[in-house]
Amino acid sequence: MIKSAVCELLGIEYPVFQGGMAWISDGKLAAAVSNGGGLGIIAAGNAPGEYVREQIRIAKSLTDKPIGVNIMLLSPFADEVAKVVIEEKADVVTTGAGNPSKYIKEWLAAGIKVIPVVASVAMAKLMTRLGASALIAEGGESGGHIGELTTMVLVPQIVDATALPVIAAGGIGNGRGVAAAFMLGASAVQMGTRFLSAYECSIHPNYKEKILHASDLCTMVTGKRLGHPVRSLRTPFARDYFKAEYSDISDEELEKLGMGALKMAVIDGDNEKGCFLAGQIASVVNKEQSAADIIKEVIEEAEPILKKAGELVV
Ligand code: TUI
Repeated sequence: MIKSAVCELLGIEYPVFQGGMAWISDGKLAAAVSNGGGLGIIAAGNAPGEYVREQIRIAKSLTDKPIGVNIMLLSPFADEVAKVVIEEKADVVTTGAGNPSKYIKEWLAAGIKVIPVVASVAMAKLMTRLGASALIAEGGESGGHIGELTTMVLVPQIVDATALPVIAAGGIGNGRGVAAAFMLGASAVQMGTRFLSAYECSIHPNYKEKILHASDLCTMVTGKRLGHPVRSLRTPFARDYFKAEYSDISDEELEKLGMGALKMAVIDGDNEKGCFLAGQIASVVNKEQSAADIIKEVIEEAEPILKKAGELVV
């Protein structure tokens, strides 16, 4: 058993969050994770408020445990999703890809636990001052939109900069990663890529197959030219996009190239035109399991590692 401040704060059994992955983390996956004792998180991504409302209702019909919603702050629908989470009584809101300052007061007043993703110490300090409930420190090993720093470097600095519990994310996919996160001072972990192999994760079979066969050097980062670096699997789309970034095409044309690519990966499993977001830890994901078994397995792997760590000190 690993108990931490985050379990107490949220009333969950295991200190494991499932990351909010756009187009992927729906009410069904989130409910499976929460029923497995972790925190399931619905991703709003670029979807309208009504989609998020529907997914919260689906999750709540499948579990009585706490459910989170991740709001992607670059979304044109961020303002309406910010209202929906209050109306539908989400237990937890996590935010990503920006600064959620203007929403925090209202969410806290509604009794929602607010847990922003921070990618810098300055952001961690600001969120602490504004009353956040905890912080997610996400390093650049993660899939999707990433910050500059690695998990190894970011987590201990965030832990030292705040009195709030810190959830480590980015590059964590098994018990070793979970144990390491605790050693860095984290009170919980968030995993995204590992949950792509869950039975309850409804991505296209081509996506799952790619994750199950991924190797250590299988991801790359694109999007730096437009200021939104994104980690994905090294596929024909990612290579073409990368080349285009260093060509003389306009920013508008480049932006068009990326449109719809996430959906083409998740829904259509399009091996050529899809953008398959994944973290660097994809290479350790090699079997399909239920979400509950994933949580149990990583915790059971971490326990003896953490116990043995004490023996190093003589
Ligand atoms: O947000 C993510 N991962 C994502 S979002 C996404 S969809 C997307 N759509 C268009 C462009 C880019 C992405 C796919 N994956 N992770 C959380 C995260 N947040 N990583 C980094 C940050 C972050 C970055 C800057 C958080 C705060 C921040 O603050 C900047 C500021 O305004 O001070």
